[in-house]
This record gives sequence, structure tokens and C-alpha cells, in this order.
Amino acid sequence: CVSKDTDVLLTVAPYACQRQTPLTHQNSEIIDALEKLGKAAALRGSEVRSLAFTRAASVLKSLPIRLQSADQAKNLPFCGGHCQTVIQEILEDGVCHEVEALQTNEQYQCMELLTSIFGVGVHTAERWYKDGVRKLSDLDDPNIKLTADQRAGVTHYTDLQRPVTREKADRVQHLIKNALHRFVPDLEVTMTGGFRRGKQQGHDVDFLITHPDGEALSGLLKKAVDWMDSQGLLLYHHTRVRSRVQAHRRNVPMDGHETCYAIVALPNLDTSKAGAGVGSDVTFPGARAWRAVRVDLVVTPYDEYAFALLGWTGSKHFERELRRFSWHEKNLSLNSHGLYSTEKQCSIPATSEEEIFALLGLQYVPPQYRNA
Ligand code: DCP
Ligand code: MG
Repeated sequence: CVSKDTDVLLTVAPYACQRQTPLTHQNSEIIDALEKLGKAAALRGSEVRSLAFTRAASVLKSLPIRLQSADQAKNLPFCGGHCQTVIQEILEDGVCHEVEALQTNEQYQCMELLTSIFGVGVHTAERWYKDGVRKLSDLDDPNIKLTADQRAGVTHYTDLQRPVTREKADRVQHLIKNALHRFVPDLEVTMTGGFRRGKQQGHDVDFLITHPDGEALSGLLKKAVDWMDSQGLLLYHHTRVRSRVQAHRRNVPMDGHETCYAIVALPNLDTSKAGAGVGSDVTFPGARAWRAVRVDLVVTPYDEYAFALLGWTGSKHFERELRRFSWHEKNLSLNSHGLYSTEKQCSIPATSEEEIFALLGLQYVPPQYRNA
């Protein structure tokens, strides 16, 4: 990015994986507005529009300066007319009128509420909205069938809406490692997702599990999950393995690793203190002694570990851009299992994230700069 005094000429690399995106940035109000518009488009089912806003927001996240005018953004990738209007409104009025309108848009508010339930995607929320669902209690209607994920999501809704702090994530890590190491003491367990990118809070805690000896991984997740369940540490869990065939399709974002989507009952540190308010970490006498936290556990074979680590560290947009770059610029298919050359019909191995970036001809981007 180049900046020269007032008539600033800004340039940013077109792919998010070609630039550094820190956790905090200079244009938060504009970025928030663009992300809200992106979310609104996604909730209306318009993925293309949503991606356009996400790309614009991501470009601005990598700018080292605060924008002074919409004009400054005109040469930036993905920052077209609509994006410049948003920038101008925020710089001049302090608000974006399109975003303001969302606050009073009943369908948007309702879709946002419904898709914030664990296990509920846009299509389900849309169907429910058409069926007249407007609030969580409407889901008590016996005519509305919930999946097991959704049932758990509704039951623990309030807890799952509260951000998971770094301190809680560390305690979850301790609990998870304790369960896993009972069965394989030298298992490698890594916290991935937003916390690996340096976020101080998140909506869940993600872990990647591996071991050089594949035998050690066989049946491990089930044993650890059963043990946690027997200790009353699990409120819900659901394990799945997606087919490898699907996982090797081009640009499949998620992966076919054995994955457990769980809701952990994280014991509270101190249940004796009185005087807690809503949202407080302090509990009061008679209150329950735990808090529900969403946890994802992913088991990966050792030879896929570097790819899985890269794929599960995120951000979601950084991952999407890495895959897009690999495919369009290098003719290679990248996912959480590996790197595949369709031309040569072979996998290209790697043992570290640094090696994968090098194979793609990209400069290494450390996790804390992948907040695209
Ligand atoms: N991921 C992805 N594509 C998806 C979902 C996830 O590439 N559709 C990858 C990138 C994410 C990581 O998995 O960063 C973990 O997913 P989360 O949804 O937990 O995202 P974060 O951990 O980044 O965010 P949060 O802090 O909200 O948990
Ligand atoms: Mg996460």
C-alpha cells in the first residue's frame, strides 16, 4: 500500500492472501457498514452481492491509513461505486443510510436472529420466516421440526450468543486436552480458528488434533467424547465424517476430516459470589455452575496436518481467497486435505504452512495477519 500526503494514491494486492490483514484496522465504521450490507445480502440469498461487500471490507481492513475521502478508494480492488457511496456517507454523516434502514427491517432482524441459532442456515431461516416464525419461542410450535443441532442451539441460545473470551477458550483447551490425553498422552492438540489469529473473543473454540501414528487417531474422538459425556462435561455433540471424494472437489471450503461439533458445559470458576447481572461472568447462589460453549474438534491425519491447520485458522474470507488464488493463478486445488494439481493429477505434499505459501508462490502470512 502506497500513501502520499493529501492526494493519497492507495494500492492493495487483489487477493487477501497476498496482503497482511491485522486484527484491528483504521476504518472500522466503514468496514462494519460494508460487512453489515454483506450480511444482509447473504440473508436475502444473494451470495454474489454479499461477496462483493465482503471483498471491499477486506481490502479496507488491510489499509494502514484512515480514509479521508471516498475518492481515495476509487483505485482499490472491489471498491466500486456502491462501496464509495458507503464511505462517503460515513465520512460525511457518520452513518450509512442503507445500514440504518436494516435496523427497522423486520425480515432482516428476524433472519439475523434465526441464523444466529447453531445449526440454522439461510434456507431454513427463510422457510421458517415464510411460515410465520418471528421469535425463538415460535419454534416451540410442534409443526416446526428441528434437527438435533438446532434443538441444542435453541436450548442453549443465550449462552451461545455470549462471546467466548480468551480466558474461557484457554479453560476449554485445558478440559479438551485432559480428555484427549487420557487416551493418547502425546497427541498434538492445537487451538485454531479466530483465537489462533489473535482474537480475544470468538463464537466458539476450534481444535485440530493429530498424531504421527495414524492408529493412535482411530476411534479416539469417540472415546474422548464418551468420556467427557460420562463426566457431565458435554451438553451436546454430533460427529461426522464427510466423504473424501467430496473433500477433493475443487474449492470445497470445509473438509472431510472427522469432526465433532460439541457444546461443552464449561464449569464456572467461582459459583459462590452473589450479585451477578446479565452477561456477567460472576454467578449467584443457586445459579448453575457451568456455561455452554460451542467447540469444534477436528481430527486430521499427520500428512494433512499443515493443510488442515491452514484451512481451520481462517479467516473464512482469507481461506476463500487462498483457494481462489490457488485455482485461478496457479491452477492448483487447495483444501484442508492438501494441494492438488489437476494438470498433473497428483497431490503436492507439504509439512508446514510456510511450505504451502511457498508452493503457491506467496509470501508467508502469519496467522495474526490473516484477519481478512
Ligand atoms: N472455515 C472456512 N469456511 C467456513 C467455515 C469455517 O474456511 N465456511 C474455516 C475458517 C475459519 C475456521 O474454519 O476461520 C473456524 O471457523 P469459525 O466459524 O469458528 O470461525 P472463526 O474461528 O474464524 O471465528 P469465531 O471467532 O467467530 O469462532
Ligand atoms: Mg471459531
